[in-house]
Amino acid sequence: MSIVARGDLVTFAIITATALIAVSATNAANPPTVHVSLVDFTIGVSAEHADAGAVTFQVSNYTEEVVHELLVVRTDLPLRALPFNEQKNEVKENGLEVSGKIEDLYPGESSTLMLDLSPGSYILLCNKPGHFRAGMAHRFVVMKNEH
Ligand SMILES: [Cu+2]
Repeated sequence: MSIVARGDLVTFAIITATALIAVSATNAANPPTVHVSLVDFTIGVSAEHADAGAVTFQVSNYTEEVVHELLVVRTDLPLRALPFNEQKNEVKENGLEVSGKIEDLYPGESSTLMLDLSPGSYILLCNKPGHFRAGMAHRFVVMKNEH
C-alpha cells in the first residue's frame, strides 16, 4: 500500500467526519441505519449505538487504493484484549462471535450489511493484515429495545 497520498487522505477523513456529524444531527437518536466509513486507517460511524433488532450498516470504503473489510464482532473485551495472531498481524476470528462481515470492499465501493443484533457490546473492525492495530476498530453498543 502507498502512503504517498497520506496528506490528502487526512484531509478527506476530516471532511468525511464533518459530513458524518451532519448525518447524525439529522437522524433520531437511534437510527436504524448506521453509516460506516472506512478510511486509512480508521472507522467512522454515524451512530455509536442502536436499539436491539434489525440494524443496517451502510458501509463505504472512502480510500483511494486500499481494500478494506468490515466485521461486526460481539464482545465485552477491550480492543487490546482481542485474541491476536502476531504472525498474520490480524485478529483471530475463530473463537470470536462474528455477527456479520463484508469482505473485500474496494476503494470507492459501498455495501450494505443487515443484521439482527441482540443487546450487548460490539466492535466494528477491519481485519486486513495490520489494519486493526493501525486503528481500524470502533466500539458499538446495542441497547435493549424498551418500546
Ligand atoms: Cu482495512
